Amino acid sequence: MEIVRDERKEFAILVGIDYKKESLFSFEDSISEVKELAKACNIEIVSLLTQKKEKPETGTYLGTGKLRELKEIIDNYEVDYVIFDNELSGIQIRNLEEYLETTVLDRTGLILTIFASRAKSREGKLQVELARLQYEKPRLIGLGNILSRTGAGRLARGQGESQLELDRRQISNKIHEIKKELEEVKKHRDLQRKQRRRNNIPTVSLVGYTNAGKSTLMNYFMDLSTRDIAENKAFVQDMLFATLDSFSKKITFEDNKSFILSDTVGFVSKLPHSLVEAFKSTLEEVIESDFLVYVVDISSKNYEHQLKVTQNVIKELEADSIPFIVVYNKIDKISDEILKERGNIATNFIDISALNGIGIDKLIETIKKNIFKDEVEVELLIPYSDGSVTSHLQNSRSISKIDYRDEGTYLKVVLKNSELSKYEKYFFH
Ligand SMILES: Nc1nc2c(ncn2[C@@H]2O[C@H](COP(=O)(O)OP(=O)(O)OP(=O)(O)O)[C@@H](O)[C@H]2O)c(=O)[nH]1
Ligand SMILES: [Mg+2]
Repeated sequence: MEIVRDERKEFAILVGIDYKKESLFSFEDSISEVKELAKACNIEIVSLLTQKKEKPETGTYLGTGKLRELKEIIDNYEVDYVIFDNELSGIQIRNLEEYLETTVLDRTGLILTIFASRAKSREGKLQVELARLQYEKPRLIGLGNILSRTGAGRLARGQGESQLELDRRQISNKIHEIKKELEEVKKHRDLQRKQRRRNNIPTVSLVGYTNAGKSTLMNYFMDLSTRDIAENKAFVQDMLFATLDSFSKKITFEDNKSFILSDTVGFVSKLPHSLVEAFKSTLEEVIESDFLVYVVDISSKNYEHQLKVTQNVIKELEADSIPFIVVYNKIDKISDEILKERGNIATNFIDISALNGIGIDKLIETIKKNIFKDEVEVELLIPYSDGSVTSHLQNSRSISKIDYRDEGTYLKVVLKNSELSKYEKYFFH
């Protein structure tokens, strides 16, 4: 077959073994997703080779017959990579590259490549580098040799950087260094979080599968906010892993109540453990949240699986005891019939459209109920001699009514239950 070559594009053969294990996420779904992952790396899949098999071969992943078939396809197509829809062991990669004389990438390698190209902040870059080194370490057996012999493509694992030639001990040292650097960044983050705690501002995080619409929802909330309208919006794109750096903004409602909303990195099936580990500090926003919003793309036929992946990662982060609501997003994209037929896997959910605002009122109500639940609205009468108390409340609390009377300032204000005793003497009866 003649392939029209695009300068920036690279080409690959995709290989997958159908184990028939996951009922919610079929083999075909997994294959389409890995195609999307390749697309995000600017790699086009020109041929697909699949095999039904109980379990892969330890040494070469594929059986001898399939391996020969694959080699023939490679010779015909002249591809840059062979991509496997799974995580391969170091031995498997070495054997496959030796036999196929082509760079072999697995699912994890692809995900890491996307992350590496998208990371912007110093922290993001460090986290990706850490994940990559952790992934490389057990796969380092003599790879430098093979890569130089096969004339590896642009995305040779480790992106052809000198890390590949480093031995494991050096990699361990590097991992140690990066972890130390990340600790420093984390200290700064912790400080910011403590500051927020001191100010009593509750935090909410948007979590969910990649491309579910978290950043779109974040932007919707930013538009609603009556204060701190930022010019910088979250980056929204119809692609996998548009967001890598978590992004937090203070959102203030009309009644003056505020909370911090965080947009976070999206999850994906078979997310490498090393990445979850590496991203833990970014995801600490999630761990320390008062409330979580699980964003699910209801228009995806795999939405149940995607919610499950989200729940699993949340569990891995030990954030599964945080109160949450499931929002089924992109409701504008599906018909009422489909909506009726959906399996009901979440008991507390809201249908929304982050694009046109359907259901957002209900979502706001739910968020408020959960994060401001230990608050109560009271009436106070503060003498003018205690003007500083009045101005403190005016600056920091939600005030629904204010009236300047002869005896002092009358305020209808929201207080935390724990603060009631402090203001008791001003209670208006
Ligand atoms: N029709 C429709 N499209 C939506 C809706 N919400 C988001 N989208 C689209 O879905 C795509 C992904 O949206 P993002 O907000 O970038 O998704 P995300 O969850 O932040 O994705 P990652 O950052 O990759 O994890 C974009 O093309 C959005 O315009 C919605 O309610 N309806
Ligand atoms: Mg995003």
